Amino acid sequence: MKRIVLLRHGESTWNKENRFTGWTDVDLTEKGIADAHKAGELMKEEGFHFDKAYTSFLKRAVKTLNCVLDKMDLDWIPIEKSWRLNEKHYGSLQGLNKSETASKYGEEQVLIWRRSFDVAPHALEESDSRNPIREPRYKKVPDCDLPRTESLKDTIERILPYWKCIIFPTLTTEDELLVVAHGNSLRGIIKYLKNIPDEEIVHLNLPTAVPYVFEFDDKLNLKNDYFLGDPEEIKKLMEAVANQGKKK
Ligand code: DG2
Repeated sequence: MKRIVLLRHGESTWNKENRFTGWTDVDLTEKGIADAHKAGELMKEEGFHFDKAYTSFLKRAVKTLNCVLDKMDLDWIPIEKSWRLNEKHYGSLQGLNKSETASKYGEEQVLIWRRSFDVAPHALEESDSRNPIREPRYKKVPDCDLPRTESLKDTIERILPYWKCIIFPTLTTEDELLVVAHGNSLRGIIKYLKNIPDEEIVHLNLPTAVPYVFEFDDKLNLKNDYFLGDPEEIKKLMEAVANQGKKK
């Protein structure tokens, strides 16, 4: 059996402040670090032994991965980072408080921006200081590939080449892989892996720092998927993520 674990990073400072984050490079909170350590301990207890790990260009994911590997005594394994695993770009919503945005534009509209398949928030202006073309870390990415906003559909389109050509083929030679990324970039991967219809993906909310395990047979067919941890607790955490887009 082969396994890939998908892990959303631990709580970030903007998760705590309930702000749209997207490609903004915010840090983990103290709780986020502690939760990442707990996720590492849990995976160690459950007998995981990753051969390789993947993460985004954003520090909340990179630092979560480092905390996890530290707890698992796997600091030495190869790590590959890609901008393609970054969070969905939230366009001009980045920085705004999610509840306040719901009060201003309505909960229905915020749900569309957060969870619909093919609606993207308003794009950043070209001149916006947050335009990714201004950031040295993306200098090797062609301008036409760098988003100013994204729907989940757009996010999936830029992740899939990396998933199909880099991450998934590694399972032919390795047994266990870890991918630490973001709420929506992981929703995109999960939608693809489980073939979730466009209209159903709206209901999937991923909690921070809860490992989601995918098991494959030797022919790399998906056989099973499950979260690690207490199902009741995970359900509550998922509801809390959904509620972040509600008015106060
Ligand atoms: C959050 C997800 O991304 O937010 O960009 O605000 O996973 O990097 O914290 P993450 C963001 P929602 O789509 O759940 O509002």
